[in-house]
Amino acid sequence: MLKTLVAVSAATTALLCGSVNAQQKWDMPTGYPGNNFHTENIVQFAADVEKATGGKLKVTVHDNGSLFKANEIKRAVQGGQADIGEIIISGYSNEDPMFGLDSIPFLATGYPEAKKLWNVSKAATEARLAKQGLKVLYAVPWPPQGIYSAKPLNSAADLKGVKWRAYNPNTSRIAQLVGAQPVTIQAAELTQALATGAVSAFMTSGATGYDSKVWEQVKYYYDVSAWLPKNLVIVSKKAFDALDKPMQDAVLKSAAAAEVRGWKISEEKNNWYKEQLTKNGMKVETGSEQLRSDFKKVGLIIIADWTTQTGAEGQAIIDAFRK
Ligand code: PCA
Repeated sequence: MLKTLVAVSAATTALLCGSVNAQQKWDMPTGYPGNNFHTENIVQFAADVEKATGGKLKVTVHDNGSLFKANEIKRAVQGGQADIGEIIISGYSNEDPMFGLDSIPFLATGYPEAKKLWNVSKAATEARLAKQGLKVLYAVPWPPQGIYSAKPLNSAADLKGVKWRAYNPNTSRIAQLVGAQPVTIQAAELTQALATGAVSAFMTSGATGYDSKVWEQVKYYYDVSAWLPKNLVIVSKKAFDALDKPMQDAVLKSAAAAEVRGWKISEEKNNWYKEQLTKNGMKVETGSEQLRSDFKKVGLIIIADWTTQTGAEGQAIIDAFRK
């Protein structure tokens, strides 16, 4: 009672003094389930923003494609249907090849390399998104990508004709190069696609294998650690610019903390996820020499294409990465 009175009178005073902005609300669609580490990190980010702005900015997280499907979120934030959202940047490499850099097989295969790759490509990525009215708040990698298959694989040839789930243009291209049939399916629909037999092989992290309980249909995981794709949290420049300076600073500070936290959790949970696959009856293996070298060849083709498409700018990024 007393608390309520105090709150009411504080609010009244603030209103009378004209010093209070109405609370602002941001809708934040994401593509992945609530218990996924990216989502948990985002929920913490939203709580940090609310706290740091003294409740003046409330970010409502809509996870697992519930507000917009994962592949619709970028367009929604660009178009102002959502203020802020989470996207997988490599999902958009058809718009601009720069967006596909982090999903080139066997370019950056561990956390330090993925970090270095982001450092050398961040400015180029941000500049492109800025032209689309989008500001990058932070980036967090998925754990390294391995190969899942319902049947055992000794070489890439075993994938001929297999229905292959893709989540971005590079994973479709991989299917093409090994003679599999690519089908684009968002993570939120993966469990169902496996249950109906729409796909039986794919590449993703231990995290998504665990989230989607793929062990019901899929028994093999080849832990080839081919790349670490990143999710980016983006905000519409319009929504961000509408905030006053202290609120902008609060958002940026919460984002910086989320980035550090996200990289750490992703790496820490990587082994745990793979243990869960084993516990649920999957065979987690490193993959035969042949399988690995077949996929490395695929990687070489994809990187050659990428450097052709991105020209001098792309080459400078690869050079900086390899230095
Ligand atoms: N999980 C997401 C993207 C990469 C990953 O590890 C997915 O499979 O859709």
